[in-house]
Amino acid sequence: SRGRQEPELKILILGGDGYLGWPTALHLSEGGHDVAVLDNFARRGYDFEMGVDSLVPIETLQARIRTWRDLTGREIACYIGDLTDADFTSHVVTEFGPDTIVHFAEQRAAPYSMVDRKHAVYTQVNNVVGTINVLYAIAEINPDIHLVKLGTMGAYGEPNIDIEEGWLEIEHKGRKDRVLFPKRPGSFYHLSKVHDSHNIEFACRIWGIRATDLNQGIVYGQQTPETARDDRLATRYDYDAVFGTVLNRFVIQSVLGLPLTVYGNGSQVRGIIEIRDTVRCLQLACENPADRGEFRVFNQMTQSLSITQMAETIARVSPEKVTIEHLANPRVEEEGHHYNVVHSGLVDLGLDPHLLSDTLIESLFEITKRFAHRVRPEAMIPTVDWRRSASRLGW
Ligand code: NAD
Ligand code: USQ
Repeated sequence: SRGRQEPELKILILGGDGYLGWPTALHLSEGGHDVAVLDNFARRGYDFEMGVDSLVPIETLQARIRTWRDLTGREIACYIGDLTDADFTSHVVTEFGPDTIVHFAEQRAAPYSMVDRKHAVYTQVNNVVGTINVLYAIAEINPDIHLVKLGTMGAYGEPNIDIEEGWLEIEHKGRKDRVLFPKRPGSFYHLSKVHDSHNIEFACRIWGIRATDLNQGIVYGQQTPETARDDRLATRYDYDAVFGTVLNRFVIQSVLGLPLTVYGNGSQVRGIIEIRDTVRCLQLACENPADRGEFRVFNQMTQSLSITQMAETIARVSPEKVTIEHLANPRVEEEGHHYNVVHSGLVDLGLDPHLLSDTLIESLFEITKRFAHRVRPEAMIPTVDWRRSASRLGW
């Protein structure tokens, strides 16, 4: 693979205990890189707060790392702590001395950020302050470190023009400029990503650091070649109405014989990406760093589908009869909008995407069936309402 031809990198993965951080850590370790993970277990805490758990059981971070070492002989260093603690963040960057920092460590559920004032403030403080601390650590300790930051397609919203990769060439009153693509996101969580992007672009300009902002679409799937090697390496698989993402939820609902919960008329279009492509994109971004001073943006998605198309695909592939239920949309979002996204940057670096296919969905059905007994069906029902300033959390 490309990874083996490149020199080994020291890569620090922030949020390395999460749904995507853990499989990425394994993929980069397998690719020959020297990997460390950092996490404060906030994600495991939200499950306690809501009274739910990952559908697929997950081991402690320490047991995961031990299992990987026993299977492969590869070490993964581990740092437990919070990025909003600047001293801790700087200490880890100094001690591990990374070439690359991959930053997944944020509160990432839109509904969680919309529960009430407290959850909105927590989300933005956690995400924006954590990222500023990372930027300062890079600037002060080693400005050559490449920051690979997870952003989101939802930051763009649904503009009535095509969505470019981060930047937009504009002409206004006869003058031209290249500006950050205007953002119109749909939750306080998605807004935190917009604020992060602006802060990172500013840090690139003033300190000459190098950064890649990955505006990722909705991820689906649960296994990568590395996590599939042992049950103890499994990553989390969320189904609840706060952290469960739409395609994963539809698969789980179909296996349980529950109706697929389409919010509104289902004409909202979203960019999606399969988890194996996520870990490959991260590898490509790390091994092909941005230049000093460059704020590089990729739209990390492989296809666009409406929510109705996602539901119909699951219904067609499912061996059981599946019903589709339209719920009054608990979110405030546009329906029937224009959606055309440029996403060629990662393909140009070598990404060969896995598109949503019957085989892919069938393998997800298998995983889901194995653990279906762990589902609390009531947690499938959305309780967070965008139009109210305070919603109920938990079931
Ligand atoms: P996740 O919640 O499973 O993982 C995030 C991890 O970061 C968790 O383990 C959490 O404990 C940790 N964390 C959070 N705040 C922290 C802090 N202050 N200090 C230390 N650790 C902290 O989320 P995920 O689904 O793996 O998403 C990872 C990243 O990718 C997020 O930034 C998310 O916005 C982005 N993303 C995710 C998706 C998706 O569909 N899952 C899609 C697009 C973008
Ligand atoms: N939706 C349904 N039914 C459901 C769940 C969701 O119709 O049961 C709809 C929502 O209304 C929305 C779309 O599906 O239009 C996506 O919702 P989601 O919960 O799957 O994803 P979202 O809130 O957008 O957030 C997820 C991740 C987040 C990431 C984002 C990428 O949780 O971390 O940033 O996907 S993106 O959507 O590109 O912004």
